Amino acid sequence: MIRHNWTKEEILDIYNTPLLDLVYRAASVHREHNTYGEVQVSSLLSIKTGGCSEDCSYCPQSAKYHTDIDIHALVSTEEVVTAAMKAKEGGASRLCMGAAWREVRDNRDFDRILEMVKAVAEMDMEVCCTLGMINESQAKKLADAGLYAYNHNLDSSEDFYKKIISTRSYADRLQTLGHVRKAGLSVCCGGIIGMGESAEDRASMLQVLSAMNPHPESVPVNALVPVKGTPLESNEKISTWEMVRMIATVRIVLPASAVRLSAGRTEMSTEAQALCFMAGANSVFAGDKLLTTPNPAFNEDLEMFTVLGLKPMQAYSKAKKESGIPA
Ligand code: SAM
Ligand code: DTB
Ligand code: SF4
Repeated sequence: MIRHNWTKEEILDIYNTPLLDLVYRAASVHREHNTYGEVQVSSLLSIKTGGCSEDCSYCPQSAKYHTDIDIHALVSTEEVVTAAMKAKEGGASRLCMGAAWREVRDNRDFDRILEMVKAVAEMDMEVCCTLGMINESQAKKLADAGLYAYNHNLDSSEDFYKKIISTRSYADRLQTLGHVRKAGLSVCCGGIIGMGESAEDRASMLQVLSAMNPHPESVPVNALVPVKGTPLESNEKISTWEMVRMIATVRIVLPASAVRLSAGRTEMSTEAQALCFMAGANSVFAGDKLLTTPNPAFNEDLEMFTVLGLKPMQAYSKAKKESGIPA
């Protein structure tokens, strides 16, 4: 039932299925593989903002572009713990800490991050980091500190990747993902739609994700947030239908992964999001800020969950997992 040999053509055919058939099929796959009605809620915190040496065309945090963001060095562990408490109160089971780095270096900042990971893990929350490229020993140190998941996106197809980023390669991305998997961490890997890529590019990225064995445990689907000052500032907003198609296709190809309706939700109506949940989305980023751009506040999402009959998932902590006690 879980396949690792999907072809790009098969995936593209699914993507192009008449919309309601596609949603029906994805919804059926979702109910077969997952606890329908539960939504995994993650909260994001930018622990180091801006000044990044990479040139990702979509990103407001690249030092190459002039954007209006609040640049800051690594925050304190106290700030992280406060944010984690707020996230937990808001119904989040996971805190994801993001840093605008090309890669992690073995220095005092990394030691402080290990301390932050320990502190949040002790709060019985799942901890996720997205810090750019990491090597094998850094992945192991993060795992030992209690990290639950590592986010590292492929963003698009290998071909399209070259058009949006010149400072690193797709192979670099895959290498870090290998280190994350080898360290026993949960893999969070997805992409962005609305950068000017084709449906073929989207299918191609999903082919790469589906060939991974095991599949990534979470797959964020971001709609591009066009930020003034970045090369993609004038890109047109992605249509609801394309978002729904993408979510449904991810659900069918990666049946048991958490599919996260990620950036772009402030531009989506509750009705549009409802279709995405119907089509198999079962995770969101919650809290009024993503990394540098706005996101619906916790209470807005809780209201939406009530309307749709969804409920936030409890943290599935390692201790509970190991002891076999359901979370
Ligand atoms: N620097 C690290 C890296 O690139 O892996 C971690 C942080 S980076 C901001 C995390 C992810 O955010 C990117 O891989 C990209 O998928 C997403 N992202 C960044 N800017 C975005 C935007 N304007 N719209 C949608 N997604 C975006
Ligand atoms: C992911 O796939 N999306 C999140 C998280 N992983 C780190 C980031 C979205 C960033 C959107 C633009 C911003 O707020 O800076
Ligand atoms: Fe840097 Fe990550 Fe933004 Fe790329 S996406 S510019 S690596 S912070």
